[in-house]
Amino acid sequence: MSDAPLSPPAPIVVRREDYRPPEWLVPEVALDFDLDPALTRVKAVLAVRRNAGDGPLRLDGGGQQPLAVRVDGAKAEWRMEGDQLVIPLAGEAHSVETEVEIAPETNTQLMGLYASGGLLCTQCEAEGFRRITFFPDRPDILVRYQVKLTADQRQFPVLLSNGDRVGAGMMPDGRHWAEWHDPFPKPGYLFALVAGDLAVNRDSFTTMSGRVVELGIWVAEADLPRTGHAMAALKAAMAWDERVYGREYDLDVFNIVAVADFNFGAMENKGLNIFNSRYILADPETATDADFDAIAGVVAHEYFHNWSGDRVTCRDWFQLSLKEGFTVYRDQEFSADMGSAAVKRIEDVRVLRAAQFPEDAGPLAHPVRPESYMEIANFYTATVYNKGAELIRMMATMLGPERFRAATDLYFARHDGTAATCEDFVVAMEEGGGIDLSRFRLWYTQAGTPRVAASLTHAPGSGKAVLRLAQTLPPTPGQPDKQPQPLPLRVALFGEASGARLCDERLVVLDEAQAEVVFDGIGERPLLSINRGFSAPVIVDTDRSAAELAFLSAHDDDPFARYEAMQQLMLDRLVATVSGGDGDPAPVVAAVRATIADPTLDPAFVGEAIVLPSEAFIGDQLASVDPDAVARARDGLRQAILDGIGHGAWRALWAANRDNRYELDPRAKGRRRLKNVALGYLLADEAPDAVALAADQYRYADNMTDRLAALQLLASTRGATRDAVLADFHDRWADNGLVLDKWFTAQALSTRADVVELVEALARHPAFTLANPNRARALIGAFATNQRGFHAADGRGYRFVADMLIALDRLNPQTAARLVPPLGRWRRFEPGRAALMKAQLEHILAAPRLSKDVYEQASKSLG
Ligand code: 0A1
Ligand code: ZN
Repeated sequence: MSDAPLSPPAPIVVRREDYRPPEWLVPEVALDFDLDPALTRVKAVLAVRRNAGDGPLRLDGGGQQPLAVRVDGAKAEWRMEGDQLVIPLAGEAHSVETEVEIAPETNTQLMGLYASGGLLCTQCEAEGFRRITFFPDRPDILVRYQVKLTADQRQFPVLLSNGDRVGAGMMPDGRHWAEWHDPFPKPGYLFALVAGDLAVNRDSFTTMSGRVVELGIWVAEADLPRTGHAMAALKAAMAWDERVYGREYDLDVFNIVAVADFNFGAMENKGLNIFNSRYILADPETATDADFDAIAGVVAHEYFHNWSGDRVTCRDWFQLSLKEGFTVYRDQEFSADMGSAAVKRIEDVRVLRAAQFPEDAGPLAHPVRPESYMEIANFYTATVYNKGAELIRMMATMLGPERFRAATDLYFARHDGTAATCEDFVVAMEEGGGIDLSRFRLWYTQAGTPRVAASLTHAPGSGKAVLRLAQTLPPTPGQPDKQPQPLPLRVALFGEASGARLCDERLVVLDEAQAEVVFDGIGERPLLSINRGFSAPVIVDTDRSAAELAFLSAHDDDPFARYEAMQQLMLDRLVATVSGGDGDPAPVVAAVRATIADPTLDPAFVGEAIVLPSEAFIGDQLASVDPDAVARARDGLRQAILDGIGHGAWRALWAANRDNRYELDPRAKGRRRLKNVALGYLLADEAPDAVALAADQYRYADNMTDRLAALQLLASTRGATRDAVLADFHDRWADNGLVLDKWFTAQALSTRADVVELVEALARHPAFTLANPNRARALIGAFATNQRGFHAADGRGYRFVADMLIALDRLNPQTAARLVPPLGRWRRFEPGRAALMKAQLEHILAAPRLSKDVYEQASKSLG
């Protein structure tokens, strides 16, 4: 007899087409929390009103049993159907009271009410509110909240919730209470509470109509000195949203709380944002330039949700990109305005290509507005967020700034206080901006990354150049045939002889499968600059030669296109090498030399332009990836660039970009970036003087950017220097969790041949835990992106990740499910790796008590 567990029934599939308006509305709720980490009692009084149909009231639950149910003050009939509490109601409007007990300290999923580092806090998006109280937990039920919190005064001196605090007081038994009212109706997913011993960084912001808003960033007392950057970013974001979108903040208080245990980046709860502490806490010694930028971006993102998410929310979870795509676009533009717009665009495209293009090309591909899901948490993806932002960007590009602003004004005015759809947004763009987006809607329904073939011909003496464009959209799961989508391509031509721009930039909207675009008055041989600014999220295939790309990498006047020319030049060489073709590095070396030598260029731009494409991105260009061949090709080109430019020149570049004193302005950040890229090239062959230089940079750095850059590079080397700096870093930062995460990640990303063993050992380190999502991601999540260790030919990397994933799933399914996609890419690899990856997906699916989160991702990855 087999003792194999019976497999549970496959989870229910939720479909967009099944959306129905709610039968019951909840105009108001009063919540009463008696808070205690071991056992918290929650009383809820819901005012309910019939909206449609004649069914009973159905309240979602998260596994808890009601202790009491009363309707209009009297004991009432009720039943459980699965996790739902079903209450038959005779009239049109009632008061429904429920009571539950929950145990925050055993909540390892970190959804609902949970304990983190002595605090009690909540995470309710998407479906966590039901784990706190019985409630119609769907985003189109907008409710006014009255919340009373009671807790031990000494353990939890601070009690916060959404909206304004309307009362507070002591109880005779050492407990105290606070009451909060939120005047803005909101869905349950935007509810929040925090209780704990917190210190506050207070400031204020005067809005455009002259109202004073009290701002607070709440953290552990010791972390207060690290909150200044987040506060400055918050105030900048509030001013930016007034200036650029005309959006003013609407409550008298805006609070942010930082917590150490958090599944995502942060959460936009109305008036009480809760953040993963990594997106709040920073000072130069503990945070890198990238951390500072990410903090400003995430603080702005959550703040912008106050309008694009809270005031206008989503009708159902299929509309997630309505708030996320738009808000990512808004935060991208904010960050572009605060620093170098060119570098920000390069970084955003790099993220899109690293995270979203592979998603679109794999088994988990889905449209920006998905059609179905088993677990909605699996759809907080790069497609919904980042591709969604590209859709907004394309509409903004086609409309131009004034018409786009008129359209967003209309959108906010028309849908304020409601739960809206992506279709509502597109209609507002059409009516407010005066444009027909009928075909553009395909971007919301079709998955996959469009490919554009572009070729330019010029008959000498004719004065005419013809650009031929053809688009294709590959099949994706469930979508074998596609229609052409409108692609807004910014195009310009450059003269090879004169080096000048030969025409004004044109916005070509390719909305058919093929098109020809004619340029007149072209007197010399033109070179093509296309998809400037990455105006459309597509892959462009051109027939431009190495010489042409090198020319554009030195002359194109669009910084993104210039960067792109250099990257394409490198990529073509790398792909040629892997495929056994002409991988002559000479044109790349020459182009890198010219870029470094150009004094007009911003160092931050140079740093981005001369970085080699990642191994993962090189692999994405190949039909069947052999990670060893990719690594060899990239190492070879890196070495050729080091040798071609020369150790001395690289060292001079490193020295020229060194500053004596740390500053955080964009120029200083750019210089650090370029200096550390130079250090990376210097370490290509692990020459002893380069290792010594990196060790010195590590030792004498006055900031984390330089220290970590050196540590990361040394982590890939062998020898005593590496071991010494890693030990030093560990001892120096052993009591700072966020910095220790960097120590784990630096090692997880090492290119050393023995990285799998090193990472397996780190998983047994006393500071390693799967219970903290940041720590789990720092080691396991980072390792799963390591193209060498994860893809070790014997399959040990895959096995390690799969085993950790299964263990993590018992604690925290949402975080575990995010480890599936790297294994899900098996079809893209050579047969040996593909079989090993597939075997681990099967191993995961065979694990007992698998969550539906992991089940959905793993089964779709095999399917
Ligand atoms: N809405 C938040 C982050 C977030 C992501 C995933 C969630 O559940 C699966 C919940 C919240 C943001 O965009 O900042
Ligand atoms: Zn968001």
